[in-house]
Amino acid sequence: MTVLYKANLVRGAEWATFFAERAPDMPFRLWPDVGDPTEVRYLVAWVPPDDIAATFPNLELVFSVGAGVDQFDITKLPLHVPLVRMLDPGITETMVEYVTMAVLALHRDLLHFIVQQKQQVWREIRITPARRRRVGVMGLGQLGQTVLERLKAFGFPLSGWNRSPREIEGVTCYAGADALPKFLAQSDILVCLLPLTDETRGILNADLFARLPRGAALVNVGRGPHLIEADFLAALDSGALSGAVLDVTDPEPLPAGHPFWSHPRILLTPHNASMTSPDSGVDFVLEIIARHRRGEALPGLVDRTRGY
Ligand code: NDP
Ligand code: OXD
Repeated sequence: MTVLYKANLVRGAEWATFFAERAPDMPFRLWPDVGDPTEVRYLVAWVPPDDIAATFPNLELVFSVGAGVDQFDITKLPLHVPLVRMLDPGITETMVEYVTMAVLALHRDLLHFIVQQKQQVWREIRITPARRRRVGVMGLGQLGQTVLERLKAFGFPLSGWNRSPREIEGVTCYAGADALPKFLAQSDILVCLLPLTDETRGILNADLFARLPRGAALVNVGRGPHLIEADFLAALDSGALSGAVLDVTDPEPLPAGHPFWSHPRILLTPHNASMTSPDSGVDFVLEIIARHRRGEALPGLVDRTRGY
């Protein structure tokens, strides 16, 4: 009944401590120390090992250690092995902090002030009231909804766009591809919190940027491949976009000399917007294992056809 963890090893050591406390009878191993592969029933991974099914023939459940699952090839998992993504309050709280920071940084012209400070320029910029800065969030799932709830406190007019219809008090919600242009036309700051799927890959492209109000700003906390780099850089050059906060890139890490590193209109962070807390992550995994054993529904279960 071994649980095998394959992700950041420093945090893995914390997972091991919490597992030993909360499930002392359940062997917990850190990759690459897999022990007897036939004993591995549960795999918790960020980047999954190759050929999971053949390597671990008695696997019962696979967990993504994060909220996203695009790093898994679900088609390679046997049908009887569910893939479950992390539903962890630690991820949500840290994402709310990050998006709030990014939206406020763009709203309050931080990118300009960083440049001005480097040049020793003391020049004020007129403040735009929050009620005149419209914020739009793409993806109204667990993260997008909570982010919008918390952004309400600042007074931004808020809207959201999603695959299926949503109703969120105080947020104008749009659904489906047909509604995308209307949503974009009123997003002065656009936040991408979509999962990466065949439908959403490359969604942040020239056509989308052209539909935003001129000089809009972008926050990408989804995945790097959501963004078409050449279109994005052209939109920054032309002034269609005024700036961006990017937490995700393609590839990661970003190679030396990549234009994003030094672009004055880009604030870059190393895929660090949010992080699973080992404490609550262990609780979630144990809860799902218990539910699975009882044959109950699994929160966070990835839908194989939708891909998220
Ligand atoms: P959820 O699965 O809870 O939400 C995803 C939302 O996106 C759903 O509401 C879904 O719609 C919507 N969606 C999916 N496909 C489309 C589409 N084609 N068009 C419009 N809407 C669509 O995921 P989370 O909110 O937990 O996480 C979202 C993503 O955030 C993750 O997949 C990951 O990529 C990223 N992430 C990034 C992190 C970082 O550190 N940078 C950390 C954590 C997550 P519907 O309601 O119809 O299903
Ligand atoms: C996640 C991430 O998906 O950190 O949780 O990107």
